[in-house]
Amino acid sequence: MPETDAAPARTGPCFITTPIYYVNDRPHIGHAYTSLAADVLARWRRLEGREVFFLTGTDEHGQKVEKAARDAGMNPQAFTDQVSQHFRDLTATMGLSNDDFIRTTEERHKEACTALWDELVRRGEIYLGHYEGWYAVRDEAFYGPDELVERDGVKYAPSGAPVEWVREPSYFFRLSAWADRLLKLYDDEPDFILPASRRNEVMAFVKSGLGDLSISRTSFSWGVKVPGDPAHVMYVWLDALTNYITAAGYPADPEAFAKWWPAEIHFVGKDIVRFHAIYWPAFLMAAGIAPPKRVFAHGWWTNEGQKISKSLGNVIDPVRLVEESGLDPVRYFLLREVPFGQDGDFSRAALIGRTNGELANALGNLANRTLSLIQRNCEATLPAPAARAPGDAALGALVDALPAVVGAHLDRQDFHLALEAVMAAARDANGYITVEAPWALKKTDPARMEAVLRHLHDALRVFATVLQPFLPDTMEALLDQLGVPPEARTLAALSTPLPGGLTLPPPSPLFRKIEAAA
Ligand code: ME8
Repeated sequence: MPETDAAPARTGPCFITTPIYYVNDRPHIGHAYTSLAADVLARWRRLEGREVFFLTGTDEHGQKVEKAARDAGMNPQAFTDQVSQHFRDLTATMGLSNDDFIRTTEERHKEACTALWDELVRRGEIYLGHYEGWYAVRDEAFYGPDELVERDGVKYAPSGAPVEWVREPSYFFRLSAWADRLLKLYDDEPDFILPASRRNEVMAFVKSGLGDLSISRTSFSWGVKVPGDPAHVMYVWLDALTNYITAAGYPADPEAFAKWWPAEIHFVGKDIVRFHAIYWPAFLMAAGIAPPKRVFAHGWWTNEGQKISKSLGNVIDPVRLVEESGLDPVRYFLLREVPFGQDGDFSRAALIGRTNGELANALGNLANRTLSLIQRNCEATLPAPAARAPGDAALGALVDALPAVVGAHLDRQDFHLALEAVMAAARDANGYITVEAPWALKKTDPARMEAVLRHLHDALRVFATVLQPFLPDTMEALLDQLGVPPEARTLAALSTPLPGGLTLPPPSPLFRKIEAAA
């Protein structure tokens, strides 16, 4: 089981965030993925009894969004109102349990940006200069000439986005002065950036030298105005990153801010690790605010082996996917299939394989066999808690250890390992039922039959409890079928056995198998 010093304390509030998504386009599977990971951790923390603030939202300023609005023939505010709604709808589609949804066009956010800017000015961290260099609107990022490649007379950033030459007056943030303190942060907090491969990449970038960062633009106006100099709007990344502290209460509600900040974790994709792991902690430290505790940069999804892109026409729409396959199988598949942090390929065959093999067969059948036997052979009544015979010990030990094993994996965002651990235990439970054959014991040893079914019921209760964050709807159904009252569905409640004699409702299948041709 992974153990680290950085494992979060078991008590206290936790603040968990997703990126705020650009409203230049509709949500796709990549957005759903990041938000889902954050949702599972938020739900797990609640299950631990922690107070949780789970935030998502939309990034609505900047040149890219302004351009998308213009292309749609709309004014930017009307356009962002419309597209932001699609991201709000995504929270329902994916079953997200977010506590807030922030939009950067909200007044509270403009106040926070202004307060942060004023604080940076007060501390001498901002100066007025002139920017001249390359800018990629698609990434909303500045690039040095040595980072670019040229094809057919057009220069491209490493992300593949075309760049344009920008020359305008600009405010700068003294980023160059923060390199040593950033490196110290990465050294002092080895899990500040996960996974380790991303940490190495960020450290190498910082060690190669940091220039000062242009943090305002004058050639367009769709942004938060710089205090005292309204010809400038703030650089969209300074604006966007600030969302995390806006929502936590900065500067309007110092009590809330002290409660929620620093964030336990910012979930991001690997494309935006530089902004979160370099610029963001530098802005914060420069303003006298603690950096977040962790930035986790996950990998990139491809579709059946191909890069996902609008021009290839292979964008995966989460709404359609959930309609076709069901919400919980999609949630399960996305976090089970690919180690979090690595790139992964979306394949329909793999989704079907996981759903049918693991959810329907290993877990669903175990529940159905156990609960049907209790219905038929125990008059639908839960047998009393039973002592463990030698044959029950191995499964019992595995089940007892499972919540801590899952928790340790989730503390490091190893979602696939957490799920693998539950599935391994479910497979063991299937082996146990086959060996013990409780259906054959009714006539020969009814007391043993009851004990075996009770041990299986106890195991299922643990599986269902720890899987709630991943499979909220189906595990709610399973806990109903197991007769676990709503208040007894936390991790702490697992130490209190359910009383024998409960009447259990007739079981019904939890998962339907997906047909390959569907
Ligand atoms: O970058 N695979 O917003 P964005 C996995 N507004 N994840 C993917 C993905 C894919 N193929 N495509 C997108 C922005 N993502 C800024 C963020 S935060 C202060 C500002 C996910 O709409 C992944 O999380 O371009 C990535 O980082 C994010 O969507 C980018 O969303």
